[in-house]
Formats: sequence, C-alpha cells, structure tokens
Amino acid sequence: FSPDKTSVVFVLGGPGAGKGTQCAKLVRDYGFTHLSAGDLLRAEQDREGSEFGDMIKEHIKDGIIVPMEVTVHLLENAILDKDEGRGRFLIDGFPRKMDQAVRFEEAVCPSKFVLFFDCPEEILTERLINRGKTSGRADDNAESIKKRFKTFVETSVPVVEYFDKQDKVVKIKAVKSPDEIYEEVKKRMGEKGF
Ligand code: UP5
Ligand code: MG
Repeated sequence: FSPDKTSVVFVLGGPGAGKGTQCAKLVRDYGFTHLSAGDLLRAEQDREGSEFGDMIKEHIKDGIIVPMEVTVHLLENAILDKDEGRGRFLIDGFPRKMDQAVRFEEAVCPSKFVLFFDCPEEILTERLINRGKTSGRADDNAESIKKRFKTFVETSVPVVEYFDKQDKVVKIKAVKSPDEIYEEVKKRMGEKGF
C-alpha cells in the first residue's frame, strides 16, 4: 500500500442521502473499492469476541459517533486488506467528526476530494422510515433518525465546511431519482479527472 498511488474519495451526506446507493454505481463503472464506515462498524459489532460490540451497538442506536480509534483502525485494516492494486477507494460515511478527518488524513492517506450529497431532512426521514420497514437496521426508527440528524448537523456538517475551505467539496443535490443523481455524479467525476 502506498498513499502516493492511492486515490481516496470521501463520500458524505446526511443519513439516507444515498451514499451507499451512489457508491454502488461508482464501483460498477469506475473500479473503486467501496468501504462504508457504518458497514464496517456493524460487522465489528457482530463479530464474535469483539470487545467493542456493545459499545458500537449503543452508539449506532443513539446516532452518535463511535470513538475514532475504532473506526480509523477498521478502515485502515480494510484498505490494506482490499488494496488490489487499483488504488481507488470510496470511503462512505466517514469522516463525520473533525478528529477523524485529521487523524485519517495524517495516519492513513489524504483524500483527493469529497462527494457531498445534499438533501432536505424531510425527504431523508421519509426514505429512512420507509427503509426501516425491511432493513433490520437498529437505527431506522423515528427516534434514532432524529438523533442521527442532530449529530449530522452539529458534528458532521463542520467536517464538510472544513473540506470546503480547502476547495475539496463536490456538492451534489440528492433529491431526484438515483439515476438522475448519478448522471450529475459522473459529470462531476469527469471534472475531477476520473
Ligand atoms: N434511496 C437512495 N437514494 C434515493 C433517491 N435518490 N431517491 C429515493 N430513494 C433513495 O439510501 C437510503 C435509502 O434511501 C435506501 O432505502 C435507498 O434505496 C433510498 P442509502 O444509499 O442507504 O443512503 P446512505 O446515505 O448510505 O444512508 P445510511 O442510512 O447508510 O446513512 P448513515 O450515514 O446514517 O449511516 P452509516 O451506516 O453511514 O452510519 C450509521 C451509524 O454508524 C452512525 O449514525 C454512527 O452511529 C456510526 N458511525 C460512526 O460512529 N462513525 C463513522 O465514521 C461512521 C458511522
Ligand atoms: Mg450507507
């Protein structure tokens, strides 16, 4: 693994903004390796013998951010594990707190840019309540969704602003259909040289 030969793109946006949905399309068309911080945390939570299982579970249900050491460690391992020489990673749902952003870029790899999916809270709530009927996710219920939004506004939006000051944010309106949004994503990826 060599940071010089690696392209890391952070994918951010409120809960339900379509990060996972758009990442799947980018994996198909651009050969990215997709790493969702939330998925890695849920897998660690369920891993037999994990010392962090209960802690992760509580944090996810309350929509608050798991201490960064745990998440950065999981991401770093996944990057080393899945580095198949293509060197393109989408890091989905991370960093969502300033300390994570600084630590990851110092200790693992600086990001090329940030894809930020922007969508009003009412629409996101509707998507998540809807998904909650079948997702089995412990945080797809009205109470957890409210807490996830609070964390997003108070803790994660400042991260987007931090990258915006570095001119690294590609902001995409995420209200239309997944395919329409993806057309815009492809256009903006092209402008970034992909
Ligand atoms: N959908 C998607 N796009 C649509 C569109 N354009 N129109 C209509 N419907 C659309 O999509 C969500 C739902 O909407 C799906 O049903 C989809 O079909 C539909 P999805 O693509 O899953 O959106 P995504 O942005 O990925 O939503 P997700 O719920 O995964 O976002 P969160 O950011 O809330 O969840 P995540 O898994 O990243 O994090 C969960 C928790 O983990 C956090 O709350 C936190 O407690 C913890 N966490 C940390 O502690 N640290 C981290 O670094 C990361 C996570
Ligand atoms: Mg997701």
